Amino acid sequence: MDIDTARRQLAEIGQDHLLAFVDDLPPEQRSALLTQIAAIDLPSLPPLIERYVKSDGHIEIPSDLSPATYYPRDPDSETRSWNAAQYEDAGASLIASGSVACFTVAGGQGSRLGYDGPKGCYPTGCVSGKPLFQVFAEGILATERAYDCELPWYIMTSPLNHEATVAFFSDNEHFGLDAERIHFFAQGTMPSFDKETGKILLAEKGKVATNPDGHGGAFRALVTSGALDDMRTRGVQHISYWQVDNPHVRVADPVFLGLHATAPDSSGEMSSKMLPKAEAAEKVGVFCESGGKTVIIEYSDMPEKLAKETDAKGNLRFLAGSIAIHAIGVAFVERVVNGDSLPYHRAVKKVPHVDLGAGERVEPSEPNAVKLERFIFDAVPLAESSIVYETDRVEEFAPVKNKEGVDSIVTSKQLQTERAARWLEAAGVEIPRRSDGKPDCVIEISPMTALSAAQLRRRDDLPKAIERGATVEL
Ligand code: UD2
Repeated sequence: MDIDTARRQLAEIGQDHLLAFVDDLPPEQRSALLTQIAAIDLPSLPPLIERYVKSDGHIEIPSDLSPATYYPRDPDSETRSWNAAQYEDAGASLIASGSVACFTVAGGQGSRLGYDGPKGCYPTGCVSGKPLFQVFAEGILATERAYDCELPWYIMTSPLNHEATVAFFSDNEHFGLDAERIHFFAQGTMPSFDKETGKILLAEKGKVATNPDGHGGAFRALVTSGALDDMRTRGVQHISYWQVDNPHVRVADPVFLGLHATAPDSSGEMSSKMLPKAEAAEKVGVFCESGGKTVIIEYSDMPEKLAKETDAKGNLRFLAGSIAIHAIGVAFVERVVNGDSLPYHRAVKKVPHVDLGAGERVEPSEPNAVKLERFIFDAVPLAESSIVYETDRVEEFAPVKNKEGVDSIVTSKQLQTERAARWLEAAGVEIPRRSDGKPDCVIEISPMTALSAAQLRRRDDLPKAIERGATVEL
């Protein structure tokens, strides 16, 4: 894009201040700025600014909202009985035949964790200190061995952490995986806007301030990066999706994939795992139904009154919390991208920028900017029929999100030990427990040792007991 075209197009949408300092820039910076501007879908911005920046982008909560139904974890449950073995077989066949790919979204900025690097590099193993990426890599390797199959892995980064992520894998020899089967791609970005004026901020005199476009950007990025074509070439039909922050995820769960692909009430387009919420205020999206479709209402949008509603037994009525684990059909990704219908969500944040008058950098002390993001789970109601499957908190959700408190490395490590203790006890190994029932030891089970309690039970090299106070890595 040449400078006159850029100036004209920007002026048409009231954003030509982005070129305020262009005459001061050395040629390379000037051309980098023009390239950056050319990559922005300028005509799409004015309505977005009106809706999400100048007003609060309020999300209308449907009036017919009811709790979503789900497949209970216990297949013999009174509420709904179903044939888990049948779905496990179906899912196992999909995995074994190479029809499944793994997909991790790892483009977030991880600012809450206060970690200065890609979150997947964060040391998480409660004994080994293994980084999250290694835990997933070992899960994939162990699954490939268990099913004698290939499980390609797609990792979505952002322009902010792409290079560091790729370098981390190559420095660690891809944790034993075949590098040819790992596909990294960066998600898209959106400009960051001044919260009062709707003007796009300049991060530097020659650089537009941008932010990753949310994990909902994954749909488009899968297509534009060529990842979706790569999946098709490999014969992949379904994607096992998870977030980078959860070391307890099952990278390819046969029961879940079987339900997603073959249950009569699933269109095989987008399915989800759920956990009963720990409390009304837990920070997870909530599975609901509206207009005959499954929808996920993010915790921040869920009216408090509804979130707190209880049934006759005193249980939360809107109980099903989303832990951001999905199965997604490859064909569905294309449908969503071509429809391009995911909404944006606004987040008001502090964004450092260049002051247009003095040209000096401003480090705001208060949130000054609006970032726009798309959420992957807004695609759920676009599926013809989407199923939800209940899982267990200790088994599958030990996220590392915050520096301390809930969902921190401390709680994640406790959950890792608790899960390991449960699996060992189920295999007949004695575990020392304190009076409050918590294990009085620290245990980490590598995915290479076992991917589930059932797999661990089949091993013949387990200790008889774990000593009180011991730190054990199996
Ligand atoms: C997410 C869900 C929440 C619940 C919870 C479970 C959202 C908005 N909310 O909350 O409902 O399911 O997870 O753990 O997702 N990411 C990208 N690119 C981006 C932004 C995020 O790849 O532009 C990734 C990020 O690296 C992380 C994941 O998405 O793996 C979650 O993002 P988050 O930390 O913003 O979401 P969180 O934990 O508040």
